[in-house]
Amino acid sequence: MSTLAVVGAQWGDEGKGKVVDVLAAEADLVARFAGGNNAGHTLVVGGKKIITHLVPSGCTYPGTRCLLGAGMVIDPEVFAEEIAEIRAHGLLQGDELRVSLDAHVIFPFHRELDGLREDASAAQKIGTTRRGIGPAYEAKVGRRGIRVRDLLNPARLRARLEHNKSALEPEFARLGGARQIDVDALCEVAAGWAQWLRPMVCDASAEVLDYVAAGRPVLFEGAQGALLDVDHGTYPYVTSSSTIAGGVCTGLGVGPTLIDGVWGITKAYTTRVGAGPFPTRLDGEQGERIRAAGGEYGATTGRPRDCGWLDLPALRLAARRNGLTGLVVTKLDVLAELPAIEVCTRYQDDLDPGRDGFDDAVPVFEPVPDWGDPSWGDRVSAARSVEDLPKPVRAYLDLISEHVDVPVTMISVGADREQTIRLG
Ligand code: 2SA
Ligand code: GDP
Ligand code: MG
Repeated sequence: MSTLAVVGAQWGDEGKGKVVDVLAAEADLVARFAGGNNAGHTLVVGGKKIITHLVPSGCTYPGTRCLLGAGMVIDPEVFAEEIAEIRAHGLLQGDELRVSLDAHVIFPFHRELDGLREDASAAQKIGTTRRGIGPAYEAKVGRRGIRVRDLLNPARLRARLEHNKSALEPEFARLGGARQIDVDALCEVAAGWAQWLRPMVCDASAEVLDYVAAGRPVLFEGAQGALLDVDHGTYPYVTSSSTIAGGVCTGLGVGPTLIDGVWGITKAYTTRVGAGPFPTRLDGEQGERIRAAGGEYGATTGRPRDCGWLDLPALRLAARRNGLTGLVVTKLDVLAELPAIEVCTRYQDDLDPGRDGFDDAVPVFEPVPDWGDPSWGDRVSAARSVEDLPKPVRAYLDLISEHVDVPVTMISVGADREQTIRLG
């Protein structure tokens, strides 16, 4: 397979970073197509942890090109810090990084607006990461966004900033922020960003097409998950980008015929951070137990993630809207530690999430038979082939695959790169 998209099949944090890191051993280019530094992708290599936010998760392989696509929103301050941190690990020492000229830029006023809006009304709170993602995408579709290419053109940048100043200052005043957007100061700061970004900028679409034409393997790295997609997720409790596989095309400027396969990543259970429907959420002790076992805290904000059993109707929806060709099940070791588990196989009253939405979804849980052996945690973490897994664990994987109608192509049994079982 020469190109493969890796996307989240739930509400994010499924382990995309780990999976991309494993698969990138065989890729020459890893391209992000959506989102920004709201993402937190964790890579664990030989016990060493790296969390990427903007930099694609191919960054642990010297020489592997890491591309940030037009569909992304980039905060240059965060990007600079992240590059410095990754370089401190001895990585990104060459010219691996490339940034699309058409990616949009997050300015400090986007971050501030995100926070003010979140604090303004409990009823309208989305539970965003407060990184300015929504305001930057809003500027983009409102046709006043500032792109990386605008940073390289001082006159155009100034005009765009003036436009944003007149559009946003009234909202700042309304929200009590009284923020004046200082165009002169921002032009100066942005000139500094332009200087160090200039050697990285490119036509990202051409970059991808060149790799594909040369027969070089390419990975498309998704951020967040299908149920946070702005069109197909639990709207309005979504992020502001196209997180599904379709986003590869719009976010990188390539056609759908270029994508050879799409793998959806799912945890063996479900988590969500932020507001919005989560039918299989477990309150109280049960949810806390999963959170503790799985270390379920936001990789960007540190927020505790809500936890619950695997939601098969939601996963099936994600599989269909992404056209998944493979399913990667992660954190099986965490589930194996629990004494008994359940799975949601359908919603009450035959509610169909695609047609009816998630607001009224009441899960029907079924116990997973023969689960619960104190020795399983260690056994599953140490497994390196499916045969090493206890029989009920294998049966659980079969159940998932049958319900979702997609083959399981990879299993993750621990955070480390080595704790991986390849099936496809
Ligand atoms: P935003 O900031 O505008 O994109 O937030 C809108 C919704 O999208 C959710 N969202 C996320 N959900 C899970 N993980 C994300 N990344 C971080 C992580 C989250 C963190 O890797 O753990 O550290 O808190 C992520 N990014 C956005 C968000 O919670 C809102 O529901
Ligand atoms: P992403 O946003 O999809 O890349 O996922 P995050 O990095 O936000 O969250 C996934 C978390 O689970 C990280 O802390 C990973 O190190 C960890 N992780 C990934 N796969 C596994 C696994 O199979 N088992 C365990 N125990 N942890 C895992
Ligand atoms: Mg994450």
